[in-house]
Amino acid sequence: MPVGQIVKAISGFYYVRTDGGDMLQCRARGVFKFDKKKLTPLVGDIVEFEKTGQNEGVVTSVQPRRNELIRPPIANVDQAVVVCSLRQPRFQQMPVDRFLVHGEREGLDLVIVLTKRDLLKNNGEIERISAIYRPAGYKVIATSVVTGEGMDELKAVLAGKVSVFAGQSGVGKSSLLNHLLPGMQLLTGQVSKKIARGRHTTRTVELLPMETNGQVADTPGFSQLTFQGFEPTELGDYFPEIRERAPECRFRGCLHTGEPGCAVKAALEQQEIDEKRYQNYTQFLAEIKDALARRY
Ligand SMILES: Nc1nc2c(ncn2[C@@H]2O[C@H](COP(=O)(O)OP(=O)(O)O)[C@@H](O)[C@H]2O)c(=O)[nH]1
Ligand SMILES: [Mg+2]
Ligand SMILES: [Zn+2]
Repeated sequence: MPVGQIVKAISGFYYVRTDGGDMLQCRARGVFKFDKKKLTPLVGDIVEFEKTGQNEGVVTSVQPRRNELIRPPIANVDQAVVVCSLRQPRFQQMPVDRFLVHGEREGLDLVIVLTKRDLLKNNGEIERISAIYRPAGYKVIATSVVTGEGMDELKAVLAGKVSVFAGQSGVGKSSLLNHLLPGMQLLTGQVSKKIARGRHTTRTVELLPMETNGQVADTPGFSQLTFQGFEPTELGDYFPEIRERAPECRFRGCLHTGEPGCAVKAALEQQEIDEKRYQNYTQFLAEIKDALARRY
């Protein structure tokens, strides 16, 4: 049976791109299940299909997923691009760390893209942010769609992968995608609030092909990322600079909040770990414990 990929889903129709590059409008047949759980096809799914007409078909099975994001609803993602602006609005670390933790949990490759480089006079802010994230192993790319700076580096990072763009409203996600996908003309910030709101509710996820063989998803952005379902002991795994040092802690299951012989606290005191990153770790830990306490 031929195999394709769902690249868009709208009200019960799945748009399947075939190996040959054709686009078929498909319905799904029957109930798909994995591990006894009912499953709805998602954008990003690799599926088997039958052709029923020139541009029409039926999805007959869904292949097992490598991963599955809930917001945006998309499967088989390789990478999340965490987008934040340097100015307008100015850089905020907390939402970035929140995105990174969720991305790490999903096993995604992660890259931080700083936008609106043209609004800065010097490199001070970029160096400050890079000094926080590069020691944790994250690539930081400063970009501007006005000057084109950083866009080649970003293209290189997106090549051959399925990437989603995460970031708060107004940081420049759609502008980046318009730059990467000329001819797409996604709506950017200039649209009126009213249109933007109306649009948001009808927005669907779509995987867009790039020249470099990669695919990007234009998504409404990740909002309200909570830590529901997290265990306190797993959080450290999602901070690479903590994960790396945790095996040296005296106690297994160390939460790095004052236990004796904690290697993470020691590294923090040596200023090998960024203080704000650690603060956000403890903040997220408190949120996790809080959510658990309210469950009982
Ligand atoms: N100066 C400057 N403005 C930008 C840049 N990228 C985006 N913007 C502006 O920032 C605003 C929000 O951009 P948009 O792409 O809609 O952000 P989104 O909400 O993350 O999709 C718009 O007014 C854009 O014109 C940039 O590189 N430089
Ligand atoms: Mg946008
Ligand atoms: Zn520890």
